[in-house]
Amino acid sequence: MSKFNLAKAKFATLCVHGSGGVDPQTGAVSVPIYQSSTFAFQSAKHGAALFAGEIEGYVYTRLGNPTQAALEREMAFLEGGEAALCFSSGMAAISGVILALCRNGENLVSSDTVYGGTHNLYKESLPLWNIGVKEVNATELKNIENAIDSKTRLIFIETPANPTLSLIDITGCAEIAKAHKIPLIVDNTFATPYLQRPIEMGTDIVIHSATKYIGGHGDTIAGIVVGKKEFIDELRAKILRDLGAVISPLNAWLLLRGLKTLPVRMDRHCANALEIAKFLAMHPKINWVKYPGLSTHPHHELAMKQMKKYGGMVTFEIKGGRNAGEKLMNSVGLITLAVSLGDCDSLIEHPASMTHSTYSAEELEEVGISEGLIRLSVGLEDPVDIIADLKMALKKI
Ligand code: LCS
Repeated sequence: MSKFNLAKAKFATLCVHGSGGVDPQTGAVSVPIYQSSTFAFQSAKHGAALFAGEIEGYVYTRLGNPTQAALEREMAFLEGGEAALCFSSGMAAISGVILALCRNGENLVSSDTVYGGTHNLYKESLPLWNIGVKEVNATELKNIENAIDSKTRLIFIETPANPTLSLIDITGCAEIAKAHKIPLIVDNTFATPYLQRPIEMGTDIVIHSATKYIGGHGDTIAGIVVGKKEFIDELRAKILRDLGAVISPLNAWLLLRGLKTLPVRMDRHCANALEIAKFLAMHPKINWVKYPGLSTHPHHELAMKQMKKYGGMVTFEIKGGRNAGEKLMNSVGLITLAVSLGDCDSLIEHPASMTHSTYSAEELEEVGISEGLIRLSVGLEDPVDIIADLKMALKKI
């Protein structure tokens, strides 16, 4: 790949080659798993220079590792950012970025519909550091604007949101962030860089739970942050070094492998999800279906503006509330009753009692997570079989 300018390559090409291509030393086509905790110095002076930051090189895997570096290079390419940093989980990435930017007495403004773990970080852990969080309905940009005060250090949004699939105007948020000279952080987990490129829309920092579509096979927990090199260097030197939530080389390699097929998988996730959303929308036992690709979705126009396609997640409300939902989830055979998302396998869950049980009853109501709301992560099976499974399970209600 040495004569090919990767910086100008198309997305699918970057997914395959963005990690650096064939290893010039060994000819390895797949990035090797550098399963080594430490790296030998050439001399005492060399070691000291590495520690002093006078030269670049590997020292110790908590601070950097060639397999992690390949993943970071590729994710930075794919998101259109300057640099990236891997973490041991999406939550480590989110908490790491917040702790890097907010101090005692400061606050952040966030969209109110976020992964339940993020909400729990806001409610339970950040207050221990005296970091405040103002969660607002960010589908109305003025709510973000109104929440910002002189102590606000960042804006955090998740779009499409887990689990309601509501969308937030990324460009609009970026303008507000710029006007207040604070960074905008977008959790791009549900969309992936294939479907949505927040940095091109003015976002400063993109975060992923790479556990989901980046890995894509339900076998790895990981997180990734993409942003300006200066910020990423600081994040590595402070948060990763001191808090230590480092990704393992094996997990970094699993994500590199996942990325090679990201566009192919996402195309299929999207096509399957649209078919399933259409099927559910017509079903008499379903109250409503939310899928950003349906014209009935309240933010469909925004979806067309800021997303390439509409993702693999479908959320719906079943008639008969929690009881009917439990019956459905207990009755599916092909679809697996489990949290997480973005896997090859279709997964179904009940946010109010599972992923979003960290929300109080009032909070659930406020963000529109009802007792009958079911979240489906549409997998890569044949859609005919997924629909047959849903049909069979819905018959039992
Ligand atoms: N951001 C989003 C949008 C997520 O959905 C999740 C996890 C995280 C961050 C945290 O990432 P993790 O630490 O798990 O890698 N979402 C999950 C879910 O909906 N079900 O199980 C986990």
